[in-house]
This record gives sequence, C-alpha cells and structure tokens, in this order.
Amino acid sequence: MDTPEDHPRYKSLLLRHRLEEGLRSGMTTPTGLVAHGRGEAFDYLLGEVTIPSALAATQVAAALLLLAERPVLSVNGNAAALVRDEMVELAKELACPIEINIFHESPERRRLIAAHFAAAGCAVFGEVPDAMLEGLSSARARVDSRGMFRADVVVVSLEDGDRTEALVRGGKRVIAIDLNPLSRTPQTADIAIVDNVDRAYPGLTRAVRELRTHSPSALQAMVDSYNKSATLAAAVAVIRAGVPAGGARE
Ligand code: PTJ
Repeated sequence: MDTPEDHPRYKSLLLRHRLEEGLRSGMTTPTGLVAHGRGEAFDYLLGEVTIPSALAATQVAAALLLLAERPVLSVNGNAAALVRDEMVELAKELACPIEINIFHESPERRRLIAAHFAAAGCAVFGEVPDAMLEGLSSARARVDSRGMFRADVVVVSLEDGDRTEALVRGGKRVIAIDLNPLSRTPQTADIAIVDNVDRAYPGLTRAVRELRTHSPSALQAMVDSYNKSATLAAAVAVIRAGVPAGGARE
C-alpha cells in the first residue's frame, strides 16, 4: 500500500488493503468486505480507540485464558487477512492452537487460510475438520477434534451468533471480539471485547503478559466479578454520546 503513514486514515486504509489482498488470494469472501464495513462504522462511532470498558474486558479475558486448560483461537477469512501475525503472537504466548472456523464453508478457503498461517511459521487446526459441534445443523458445525471440539475456552472474532450460541451450549467459555455491541455474538458470549480486532489481539497479548504472574485465585476473582451487561452498556453509551473526544474526524 503506498499511502503515507502520516495519512489521517492510514490505519483504516491499511486494514481495507489487507482485506482486499485477502479477497484477491481467495481467503476472504466478498461478504467479508461488507461485514468489515459494518465494523468500521461502529469503530468510527467508538472513536477508533480501545474504550475503557473494552480494556477492562480484555483484562478479564486474559485472566480467563490464563486459567484455561485447552484454549483455542478461532480464525475466519477476515481475521486471517487482518490480524494473522497478532493472532500468532497471542497463540505463542498462550501455547495454544489456532483453528480455522469459517461461516461460508469452502475446503479451498480452509486450505488457503492454513497456507497463510504456515507462511508465518504457524500450523493451524481445522484445514480438514473431523468432528461436529452439537446443536448446529449446517457445515458450520464442523470443528477439529484436537482443537475446538475439546476446548474449554474459545476466542472468536467477527463470529456469527448461531455458532457462538452452539459453542456456549457445548459448555465452552466464549470470548468474543466484536465492534457491534448489539450483535448476537457479544450478547451470547461470556466475555465481550467491543474493539477492533487489530487492537484487541495485541491488547490481549499484553494483558496475558501482565497477568501471567498473578495467582489462579486472583485471576478467578477477576473472572467472577466480570459483568458483561456493563461492558455492552458502556459501549452503547459511548456510541450514543455522539462525536468522540477530539471532535470531527476525517
Ligand atoms: O470467512 P467467513 O466465511 O467465516 O466469513 C466471515 C464473515 C465476517 C463474513 C462472517 O462471519 C459474517 O458474516 O459475519 P457477520 O455476521 O457480518 O458479523 C461480523 C461482526 O463483526 C459484525 O458485528 C461487525 O460489526 C463485526 N466486525 C466487523 N469488522 C470488525 C468487527 N469486529 C471487530 N473488528 C473488526 N475489524
């Protein structure tokens, strides 16, 4: 991308460029661009920053991930294009797998996403799923028996509501990264991080590093005192308040 880094919308243009590349390579679907546009609109209204309630939820999510026995990071066509390296860094920090989980089923897209991660030195699960999540009728129920099938905590981003519900019903604790606080995914998940994936994953990695030395009981206390409704209400309040700090933007 040849946009200068001091362009006021550099970050946003960079993400669009990554998705465009994802679409060109075949990893990302055309629908993924539309979904990103919705996310951008919410991000704009949130001031394109990690709001305090998202930061607090990120800390709780990191605590839950540190307590987890078999955490898994779920990746789809958008997340693969936008935040591959950031996801790999978090997975390394947690020594946990990343698993492909796509809404628009396609063996070819699974292969391309796996190759994209392999190019970054990271093997992922889910290229050829061999197990099914209960309570979901479509191909979206397909998971990897080594990963999501046996996971106790799953991080999802840009996820669809049905699948989030199926994961929760399957007894998993779900951490959802989603810019839309009104969406069914953050409404259904155990922990909701209302933030852009490109800020949320690095934020989670930082929080895991910070909290690593905390005792299990201190981490558990953080998880127990978490209030998701407050997280979502705080995000809606920021959106409703109107023009973010700093006034009108580009
Ligand atoms: O690769 P596939 O086949 O799994 O398809 C991926 C998409 C994203 C197309 C699919 O999961 C989908 O249609 O998602 P939805 O139902 O549109 O939900 C996407 C949610 O993510 C919406 O609530 C958006 O506001 C939100 N979102 C979009 N971009 C971002 C985001 N959240 C965080 N960071 C973003 N960059």
